[in-house]
Amino acid sequence: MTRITPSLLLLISAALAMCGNQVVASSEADIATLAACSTFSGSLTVQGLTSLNAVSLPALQSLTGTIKIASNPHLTTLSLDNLQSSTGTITLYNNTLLSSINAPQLKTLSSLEIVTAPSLRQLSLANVQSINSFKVEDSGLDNSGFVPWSAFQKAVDIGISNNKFLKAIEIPGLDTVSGRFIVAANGLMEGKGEGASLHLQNLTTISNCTLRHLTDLQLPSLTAVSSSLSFDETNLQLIHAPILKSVGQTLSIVSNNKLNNISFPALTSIGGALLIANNTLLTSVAGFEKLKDISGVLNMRGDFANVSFPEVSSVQGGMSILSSSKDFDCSTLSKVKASARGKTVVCQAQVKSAKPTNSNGDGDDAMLSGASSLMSTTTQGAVWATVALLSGLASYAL
Ligand SMILES: *[C@@H]1O[C@H](CO)[C@@H](O)[C@H](O)[C@H]1NC(C)=O
Ligand SMILES: *[C@@H]1O[C@H](CO)[C@@H](O)[C@H](O)[C@H]1NC(C)=O
Ligand SMILES: *[C@@H]1O[C@H](CO)[C@@H](O)[C@H](O)[C@H]1NC(C)=O
Ligand SMILES: *[C@@H]1O[C@H](CO)[C@@H](O)[C@H](O)[C@H]1NC(C)=O
Ligand SMILES: *[C@@H]1O[C@H](CO)[C@@H](O)[C@H](O)[C@H]1NC(C)=O
Ligand SMILES: CC(=O)N[C@H]1CO[C@H](CO)[C@@H](O)[C@@H]1O
Repeated sequence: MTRITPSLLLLISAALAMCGNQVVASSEADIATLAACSTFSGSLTVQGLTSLNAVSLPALQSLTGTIKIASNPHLTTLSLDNLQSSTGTITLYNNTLLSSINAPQLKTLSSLEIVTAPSLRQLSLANVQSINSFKVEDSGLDNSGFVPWSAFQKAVDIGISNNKFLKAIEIPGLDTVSGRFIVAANGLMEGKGEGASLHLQNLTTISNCTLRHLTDLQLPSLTAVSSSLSFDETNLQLIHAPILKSVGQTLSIVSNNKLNNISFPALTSIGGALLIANNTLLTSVAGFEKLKDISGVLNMRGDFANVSFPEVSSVQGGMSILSSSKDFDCSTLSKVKASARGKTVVCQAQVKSAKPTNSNGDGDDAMLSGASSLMSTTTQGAVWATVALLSGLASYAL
């Protein structure tokens, strides 16, 4: 029988205690104290270590605590070779040379945030199907190798933004996102690129979704948006959600300068506002064939010649439709107008200020961008503030 000496016991228990500690590393040696931990329930912070090249936790199988690695200018590699489960959080901020994150065994991942990792080229999470919070922002990820989200099926929050080399985002197995989903400013090389494509073949339900700077979009399976859905500053010609039935709050389509067709053929209800504004080439809005109820305001600005909502029978929050076109005929919307409640019900053609703009300079512009951020709050008050700002509504009120 092996005799365990008291001093060895002390050593073991000291090592185990480390695995639950709060460790703020001021040198590589501090990180090495965790080398034997198979479970880590404490918090490890590795920040501002200028000579550090690599972080490795070779024995770690289960993370229940937090790991934060930030602002280490020479860090190139993070190795978590045996990590299988992380129910804690991993945050990697501002490690400008970090190029490789190795976690090949990872199956359960709760929260991972990577912000400002311009040298990061590949990160595979090939076995991660479900994630609470996933954010990758300002990374060097491109489409030459594995992208992290290839196996994702369910998520609470996903944010993919400011990844300038990323031209295509495909998450083929993603079925549900129950919190926020933001995809913005990917594939924009110093303002020159057009954006990124987004293909979500299996996505059926989503909560709060913000999509910006897209070049192509596929949402063939989407049936319900429980909160808001917004398309801003995309390069899409077509916004098409073939089987989407309902949007719980606001549907917003603003500043898409190539957009000429909006198609929501199955949509029957919008639980908040419908906002369509500043889409330069959009002259006809006829893609809401089945829309019946709009619980918020129906707010449209543009150079529309034709607008039709054949089935709309209830607009609870009022209506304000302003077109700069002289071909626009408000009498085609008389049924919609009759169904609109609220203090303000307005439809006008030849309103100069409704014309979409391509510049950022003048005062109308500032008001409109302010307005689109107001819209995201989705409160009735803010919506009306928007409407008033946009149109000097009082003067049109009937
Ligand atoms: C990023 O890291 C550098 C050092 O690598 C540091 O000087 C800078 O302040 C950090 N920036 C932020 C926003 O933390
Ligand atoms: C998408 O859903 C279909 C039908 O449920 C399924 O057969 C297919 O495997 C899913 N695709 C992926 C990539 O998970
Ligand atoms: C939806 O997301 C936007 C942008 O991230 C945020 O400002 C807004 O508060 C969210 N709304 C809800 C209801 O969560
Ligand atoms: C708009 O796109 C939908 C879906 O692709 C298509 O069915 C419809 O014909 C298009 N409308 C116009 C006016 O091009
Ligand atoms: C209108 O949209 C264009 C892009 O089409 C954009 O450049 C401009 O800033 C937008 N104006 C406002 C006020 O948002
Ligand atoms: C698709 C459609 O309805 N187009 C009409 C738009 O409005 C112009 C002018 O009123 C008509 O000529 C088009 O037929």
